[in-house]
Amino acid sequence: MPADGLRFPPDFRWGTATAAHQVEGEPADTDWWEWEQVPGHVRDGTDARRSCEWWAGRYAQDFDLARAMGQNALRLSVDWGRIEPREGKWDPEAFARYRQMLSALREREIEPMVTLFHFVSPSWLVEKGGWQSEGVVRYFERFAAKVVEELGDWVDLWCTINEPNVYGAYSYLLGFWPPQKQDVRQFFRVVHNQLLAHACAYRAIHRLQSSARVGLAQHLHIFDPMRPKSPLDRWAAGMQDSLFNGLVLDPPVDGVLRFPLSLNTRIPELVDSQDYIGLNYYSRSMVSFDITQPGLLFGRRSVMPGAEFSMEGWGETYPQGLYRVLKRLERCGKPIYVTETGVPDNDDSKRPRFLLTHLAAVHRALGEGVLVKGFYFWSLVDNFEWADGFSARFGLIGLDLATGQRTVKRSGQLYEEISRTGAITADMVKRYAPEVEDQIFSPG
Ligand code: IFM
Repeated sequence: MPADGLRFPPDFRWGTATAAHQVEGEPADTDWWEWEQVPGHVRDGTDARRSCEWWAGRYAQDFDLARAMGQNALRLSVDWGRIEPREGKWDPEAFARYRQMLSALREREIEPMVTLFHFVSPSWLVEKGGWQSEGVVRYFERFAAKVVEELGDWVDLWCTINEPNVYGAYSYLLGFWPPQKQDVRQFFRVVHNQLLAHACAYRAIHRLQSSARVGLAQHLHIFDPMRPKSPLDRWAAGMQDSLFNGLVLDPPVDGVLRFPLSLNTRIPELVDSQDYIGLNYYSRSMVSFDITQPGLLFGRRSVMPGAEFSMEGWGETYPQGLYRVLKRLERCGKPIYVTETGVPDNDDSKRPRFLLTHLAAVHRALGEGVLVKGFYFWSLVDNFEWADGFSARFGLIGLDLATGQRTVKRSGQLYEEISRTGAITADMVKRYAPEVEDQIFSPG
């Protein structure tokens, strides 16, 4: 073990990640707000009406806590439905409110990264066909340009779209989220449109702001063959990987969208359309070949026997996967931000070791020359976790939904120690998660 533990670069960004609909409260007129009010859609019957009350001003308290915890970066998103409540009509008050939030961050020396689309669409856009429609690309490009004109004095680190593959899969392939479609062609169309919209926004932002750094947040998942020696399991795992990861990972580099059966689409605007790579990483699945699953490319996903889980129904905790995906991204030759990683852990019993093991994975990649510039933990405060409502808590700070009271969790205290010192020390590991000492200091 190095004498001073695992030390991170002095200019490393220590942050947390959030999204507008999940933290703001007082939701705008959007697809999610409409959908979540239907009984049965959200697991615990909650909705985003109040959440962390950022729209009502409580962002200031959370930013104070973030600052007190030594964070120097925060990823947040703007809500398209607030800013453009009707097609082509901008709301100056919404911009004013976002300006207040962003200047509150700057006052606290916290650098904002602003995401432009994080799963939630204005209702007028949905009426026009949403992300399946051809028009969406121009609407998004116009929206992105307007946001940069209005907020560009406070922000130059932009994330166009959050997790196009997750949005496409959950909303158009698996039918979990609005508009609850289960149609593989619509899935491909939506992913195509999101990537094209990203590329057009990328170019528009650069036309408007010379200092802009623009990327998107890619959700990468590990797919390993259940029986590593089985060629069929290996093939099936590879197919899952290309369908979920490959579909979004390569296009902003070489401009080619690779659909199954070699039905490729070339999108010239996409070539070299990211200044950094945003990586969201959470978990892995084991894949077995299953002849009865042609719709899922013959891959049955399950979990590694004996693996660690945070909560029932959520994926395996697999820190080595973060190291593996970082190594995979190295070949893109761009700086990388871990734009999200985190764990649903309602009693905060596992989050401290999750933080330590995942940061150790980042440190290992850094030690091998991977250009990781920052780490945004999901999330700052417990918030509205989509169809799981408040039944899955991801925050470093606990939220009492009834009173709005905040309490920094043990994991939050640990993150503070790490962010302030820029290191993971042996003493921290001993105090917070001695059971992972070997994993942290002798990885492999
Ligand atoms: O809460 C989500 C976030 O909106 C997108 N990435 C995964 C998080 C945890 O599920």
